Amino acid sequence: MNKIKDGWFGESNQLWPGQAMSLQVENVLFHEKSKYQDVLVFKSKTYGNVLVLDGVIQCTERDEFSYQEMLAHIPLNSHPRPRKVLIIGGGDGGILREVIKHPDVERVDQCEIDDKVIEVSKQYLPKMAESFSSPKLHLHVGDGFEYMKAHQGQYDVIITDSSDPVGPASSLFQKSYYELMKSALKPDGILACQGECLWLHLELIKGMLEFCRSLFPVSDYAYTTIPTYPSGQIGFILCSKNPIT
Ligand code: SPM
Repeated sequence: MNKIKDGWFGESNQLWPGQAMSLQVENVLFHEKSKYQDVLVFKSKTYGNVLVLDGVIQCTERDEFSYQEMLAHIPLNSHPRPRKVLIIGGGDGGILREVIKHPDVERVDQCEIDDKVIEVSKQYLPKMAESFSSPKLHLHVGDGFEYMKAHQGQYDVIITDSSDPVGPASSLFQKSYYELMKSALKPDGILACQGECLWLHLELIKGMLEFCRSLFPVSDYAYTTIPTYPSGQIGFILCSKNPIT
């Protein structure tokens, strides 16, 4: 997957037809196909190191905080005492870094399917990956669905940090996945998931909120701005099992 031409990385994709974010490339640091996806890391001229999966920007060192802080701290600060947290995906470690900052968190289970993403993030995105050494972390390399089926009713907060709804991540945007998260949460648990962009995926977001509202007493959409995601905006689906959250 060669998306670099004349020293520029261009992010064209069927999910955002007719538009493409470009970043000027200083040099390619890593490029390999893992068991699941094409993994690219390059050093950009103005956004630091950039992680790209299957041709789509996942994070840059300059603006990643805007996404990771919001996806982690909205659910954690909405829960009265989030002691046990599950992260699905999030192989770059940025969500984990934020979750570990919360003083009430005693244990974090993280389930990431692609160990190559963890490996390259430790090497090329060290500030994002710094909490992989935390004693609170229990890291599992494997499928999030299977993991949650085996860990029912255990979590105060579940955070899904996924790529976009094509290929391996598409099942993470469906009702059956939200039903599974619901059953893996404790009775007053809260979940937060990557929830896509209002400018590009309004129908998907409307459909997701509709099924979420049939499953949870509280469901809503939050968002942040971030220059290196398409249209500069990305959202989060938030659901609570506690009606008075
Ligand atoms: N920890 C950072 C991982 C990022 N996960 C979300 C990536 C989304 C990338 N595409 C955004 C497209 C918005 N429609």
